[in-house]
Amino acid sequence: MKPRVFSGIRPSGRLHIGNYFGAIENWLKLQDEADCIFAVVDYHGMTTPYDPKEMMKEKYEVVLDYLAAGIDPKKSTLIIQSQVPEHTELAWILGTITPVSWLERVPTYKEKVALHPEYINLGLLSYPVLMAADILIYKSDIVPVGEDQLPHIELAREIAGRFNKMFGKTFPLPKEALTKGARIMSLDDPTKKMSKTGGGGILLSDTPEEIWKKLAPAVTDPARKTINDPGNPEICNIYSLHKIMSLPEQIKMVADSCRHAKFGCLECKKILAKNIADEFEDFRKKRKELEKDPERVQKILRVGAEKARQLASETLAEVKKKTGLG
Ligand code: AQP
Repeated sequence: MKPRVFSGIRPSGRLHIGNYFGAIENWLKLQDEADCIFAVVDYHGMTTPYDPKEMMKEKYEVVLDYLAAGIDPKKSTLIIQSQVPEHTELAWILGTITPVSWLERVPTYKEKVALHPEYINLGLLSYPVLMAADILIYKSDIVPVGEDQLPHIELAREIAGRFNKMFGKTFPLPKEALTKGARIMSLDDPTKKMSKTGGGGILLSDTPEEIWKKLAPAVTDPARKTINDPGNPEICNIYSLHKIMSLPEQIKMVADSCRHAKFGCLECKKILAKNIADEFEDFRKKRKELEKDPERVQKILRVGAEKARQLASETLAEVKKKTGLG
């Protein structure tokens, strides 16, 4: 049997290169060797401030991004989380065996509380329980995510382990799959991760002009004040992106040119901008095509929800039986 894979992204905006190199790159690899379910996790999107009208639009945008990036509905199942209600039903059951202290220590909870002190809600605290349910409802073995999600995967494992101990072996203990670009930093503030809501990101759908507009003012080595100062590529966010996006000889050349002040940061960024624009040229074309065919996209989601509900209802029936509900 093929391993089962689950992963999802919040519909909080179009996808950026952090989402791509942190998660989607692995989704594309895994869809050839595993049984994959990829979701737009709209219930998770409700835990931070959002606009309902925007959310409707964003869900669709994220699905377009998935498809244009190469997620193939013939190989993978694509769903909108709220169209498979078994996720939330299982989340309630898992919530009853999850100590609150496990949730309070989750770093992303603390970060979101600091970011939106006016929006601290139960959903935000129990986010990792719903994420555990998203993963476990399909008995997933592998969860391809960016590095920031590791504490959530660890919790999903702990919750699965606790359930198995209390009610008998039911769930595999899911493992994360990380890419080499597991954490891409913000262009505006390289101490923070690139994010949909926090900004500092290049979108997969950005045109070459838009990419350049964002890259030109991006933060580099702060100690390098003029073109004649030698820079330190190891502390430069642009160099980190070169390491992911550029050819080995280009990476060597930009590092050398920076260290020996052979060129300025703008020249270095121009090479990167071109590489990003080229990498996502097909994406942009494919996305434009998909935008013209909303019915096709709706059909993919309908078929995905049906298939996912079939699998999810089997797990839920088993769980209900074991926990005295069935
Ligand atoms: N900067 C990043 N570098 C590497 N991976 C990243 N991911 C997100 N940002 C980076 C990975 O993308 C997947 C989707 O994440 P999400 O939308 O569910 O939540 P997020 O991690 O909070 O993503 P954003 O873009 O930062 O959204 P907002 O602004 O809404 O919070 C995950 O696998 C994540 O690791």
